[in-house]
Amino acid sequence: MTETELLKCIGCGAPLQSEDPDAPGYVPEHNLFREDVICKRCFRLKNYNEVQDVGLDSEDFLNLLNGLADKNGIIVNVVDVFDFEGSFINALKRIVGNKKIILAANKLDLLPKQINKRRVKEWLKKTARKYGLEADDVVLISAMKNEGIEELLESINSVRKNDDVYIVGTTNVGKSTLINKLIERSVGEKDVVTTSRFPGTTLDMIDIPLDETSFMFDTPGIIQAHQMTHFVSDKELKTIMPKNEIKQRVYQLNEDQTLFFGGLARIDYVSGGKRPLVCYFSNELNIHRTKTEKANELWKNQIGSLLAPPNDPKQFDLQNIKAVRLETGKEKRDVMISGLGFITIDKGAKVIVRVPKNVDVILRNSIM
Ligand SMILES: Nc1nc2c(ncn2[C@@H]2O[C@H](COP(=O)(O)OP(=O)(O)OP(=O)(O)O)[C@@H](O)[C@H]2O)c(=O)[nH]1
Ligand SMILES: [Mg+2]
Repeated sequence: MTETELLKCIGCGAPLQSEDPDAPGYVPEHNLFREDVICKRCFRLKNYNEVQDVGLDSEDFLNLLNGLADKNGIIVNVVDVFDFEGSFINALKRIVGNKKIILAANKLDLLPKQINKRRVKEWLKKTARKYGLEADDVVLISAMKNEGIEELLESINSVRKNDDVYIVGTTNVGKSTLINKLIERSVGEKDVVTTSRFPGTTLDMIDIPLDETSFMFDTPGIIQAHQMTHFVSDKELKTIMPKNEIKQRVYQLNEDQTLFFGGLARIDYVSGGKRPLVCYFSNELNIHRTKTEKANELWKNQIGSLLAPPNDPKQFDLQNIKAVRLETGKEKRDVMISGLGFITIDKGAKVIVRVPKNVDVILRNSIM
């Protein structure tokens, strides 16, 4: 192995190379041996918010993580509280083996302040269990706003003893943002690792020393094909990914009325009498109300204009939509559209949610 093969980009973890400008880890030869060098892709991400596609796919990312099962250490599984089902990894147990797991539910700052944190935790635990994952601890955090980090650190330290820590999760949940906050806390240096709103930012493992003998590892995110984020362009992602606290939007609906969320999803209110549907979506996402009988026509004719995003109707296949029938039953429920948002509806209502076939629609006891 030559010396250059040992160097890694501190931003994304890719091994540095100066042969192929389009491959991961490229730096011009004269920069290769500079201290703390970052690759061309990280440089562009950090400075221009521009992403270069380096042709890795979900298989490549999974393969990188597959070695984890044989290593010693504990797992911090970062999930997105706003998109928990979407950011949950079914195969996590298989990937990480028999390790202790802390569930760090990130982006708490996005949920409205009125949420019931205890219920959020309960729901996280319950859902994790449903997927066969028994978490040793659940901590609610906001990596961006520096909330809950102290509690997470305490949890990590009590669970890990002297073991290494692997930060794993779906792409874009905020693993690298969290790592940066942890680095900042220990050595004071800011934004060491590259973060971005684009899925697939971190390309390889990045190790950060915890003490003389153990490390914390940032890992590339696992790509989930059913996440809504894969149905929109980079620009549109900006619209649907909430950036700050979601403001509730209340619509008084009569039966046989429909709400469109951009042109990406819709909810038809079927029965339960006149009532409010309380919507929690990115504040920038346009919500449009119409009569259900007109909704099909409207979707077909207005997708990309009145009903946007998607801004390019060709990117969205209206033939590939599924209809999910739901009843709230005896309790107040949240109808969750994975990766997009949720609608709180009181007991005794029937609705139909229509979304792209791959997108999950889930009913949970309301956290509001
Ligand atoms: N609102 C909010 N946004 C966050 C938080 N943490 C991270 N983000 C944003 O989420 C996006 C993804 O963050 P990253 O840290 O790059 O996510 P990652 O999990 O490392 O992503 P990959 O490397 O692609 O797997 C960025 O736009 C972050 O600013 C948070 O606590 N709250
Ligand atoms: Mg990352």
